[in-house]
Amino acid sequence: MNASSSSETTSHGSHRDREIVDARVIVTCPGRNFVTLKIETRSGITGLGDATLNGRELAVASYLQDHVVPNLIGRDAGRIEDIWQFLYRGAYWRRGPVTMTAIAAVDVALWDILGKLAGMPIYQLLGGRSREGALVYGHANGRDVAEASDAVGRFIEQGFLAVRAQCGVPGVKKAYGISSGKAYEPAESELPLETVWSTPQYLDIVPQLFERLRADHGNDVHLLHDVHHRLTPIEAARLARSVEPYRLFWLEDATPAENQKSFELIRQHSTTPLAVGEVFNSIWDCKHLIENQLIDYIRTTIVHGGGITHLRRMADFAALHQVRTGFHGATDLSPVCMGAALHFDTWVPNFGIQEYMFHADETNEVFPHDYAFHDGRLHCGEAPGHGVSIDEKLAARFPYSPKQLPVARLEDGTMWDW
Ligand code: EZ4
Ligand code: CO
Repeated sequence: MNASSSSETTSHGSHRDREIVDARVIVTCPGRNFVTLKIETRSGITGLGDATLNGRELAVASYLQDHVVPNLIGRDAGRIEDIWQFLYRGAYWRRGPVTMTAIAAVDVALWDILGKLAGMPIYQLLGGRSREGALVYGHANGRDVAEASDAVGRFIEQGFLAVRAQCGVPGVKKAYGISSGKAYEPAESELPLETVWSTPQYLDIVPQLFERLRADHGNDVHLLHDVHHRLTPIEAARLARSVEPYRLFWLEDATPAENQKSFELIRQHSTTPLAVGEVFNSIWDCKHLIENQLIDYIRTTIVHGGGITHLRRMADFAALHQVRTGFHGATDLSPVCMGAALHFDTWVPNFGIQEYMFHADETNEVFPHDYAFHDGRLHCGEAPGHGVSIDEKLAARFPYSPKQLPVARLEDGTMWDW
């Protein structure tokens, strides 16, 4: 028994017109791997959802193909909340990145369909525009402090108002976030690249980097930094305190947050704003952090956090505690996720900032979209839905290519956080 058996009719067609008749998983590698879910209704309206989980793509593809799609056929595409609850509660096994990414793909595809049915962009369905554009930050990096400072300068020249800065660490061969010329892409080998990590060198170089950036570029530009989980809580507290004079917009993932209480230690020692959550997948992962005001920005974005339906709950909860959004936006999140995220950013009252890395040209060709960058902000389009489509013929020319993220070890071989 499902919703499509109702005979109720609306001005946008009957529930029968909205019946889901097809759902397909599309795996493609235009520059990097992406998993996309395409849902189609009886009246021929289609919606797209991103389902990409970097380095574990096929697990989500199978979760969708083998376990979710059979449950979608015959359902009313307009019942977004009920389908979300069905997939979350109904699976019995809750949460986790694979499950929540799969649910997000369905949810975003259904919001896309709803927008097309209503003839409205998603931001309008959510409650309308709260701002003219989403402040974004770009990714500057360099092998040393001087190179990183030059890279920040180039972002400022391009109109960026906020820039994340990472630099090489003396003695560390392949530090996180550092490219050698071409665009930064960490998932570059079939099996993980093994890198070596040195915390003492890192703790020394980062304050030097930001001292130089303020000297070279002044105080107007927003500066951000990503620790990428590699410090212990007391080391993170030391770093947060040592960069205080340079007024960071945020310090990201200063220590792993499985134990949310560990952020209390950082807070006791520093007023540097903290961001966390790109690896979270539900409101429960950030509940303690938010209600105890241990962070300032929540990073979880649409694709890994159960879609628009769940992110809206997280953002509302965060707003009660003056925590703002700062969505993850690396290249492993497809333009479909970025499109949906920008509609959310345009609406959400407690918006902070949006991460923005440039996708490869092939990626942009496979996923045509109507969002655009100008004056330091990304602007979502006015097309109904999220405004991102897929060229399936072109996508088929880029077959899946297995790639995993690197791992890190301490100098003595101990496994560490990459
Ligand atoms: O390493 O998305 O803030 N951005 C990041 C990213 C993550 C990748 C992992 O797939 O930390 O660059
Ligand atoms: Co990050």
